[in-house]
Amino acid sequence: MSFILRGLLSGGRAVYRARAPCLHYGSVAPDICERTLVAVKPDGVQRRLVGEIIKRFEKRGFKLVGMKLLQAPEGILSEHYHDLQKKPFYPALIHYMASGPVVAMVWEGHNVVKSSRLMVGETDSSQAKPGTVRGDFSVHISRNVIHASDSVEVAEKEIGLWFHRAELVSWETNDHIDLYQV
Ligand code: IDP
Ligand code: MG
Repeated sequence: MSFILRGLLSGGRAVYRARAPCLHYGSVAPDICERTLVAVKPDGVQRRLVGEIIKRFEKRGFKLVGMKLLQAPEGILSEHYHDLQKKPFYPALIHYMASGPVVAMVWEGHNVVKSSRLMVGETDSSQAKPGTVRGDFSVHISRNVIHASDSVEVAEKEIGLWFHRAELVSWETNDHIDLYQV
């Protein structure tokens, strides 16, 4: 088992990064230990899409290692969307994200960051392909149902922002051999 947990100081606040704290199955295979943050946004929770979204990630073969329903604090939202602060839609975005509970999840597996983005679809729902979450359940960019981290580095930061270390669970799936050769 390989745990590399680093406490970083960011803006005077401790941010813990969870890098690949996953179990190894015989050989060292860090690429199957990739993790990403997925969040069902308030519109998705209101529309009772949580189960549908979890089902897609489970069926794909990813492993759920963290999950919680929360009313997102403004501090988390402003840090999460820090890069969009100057955008004209930023105030509406924060208002939307604080309008009801969010279901935040951490999913683990091979190439999970990129695969999740493909499963989620284009940011602008009107461009999202059928079969993606946004392409199936959303018609407008301002209510696009779901968030997924867009790179491994961003995923590490976002997981540290939304989850405490103790909220993430490393566990062994019984179907591992059906999903991976390693
Ligand atoms: P992403 O969620 O696909 O990664 P980002 O560009 O990171 O897309 O934008 C974050 C979120 O900000 C989007 O998911 C969406 O909720 C919101 N957003 C982005 N662009 C617009 C816009 O032009 N109008 C309204 N909301 C937007
Ligand atoms: Mg983004």
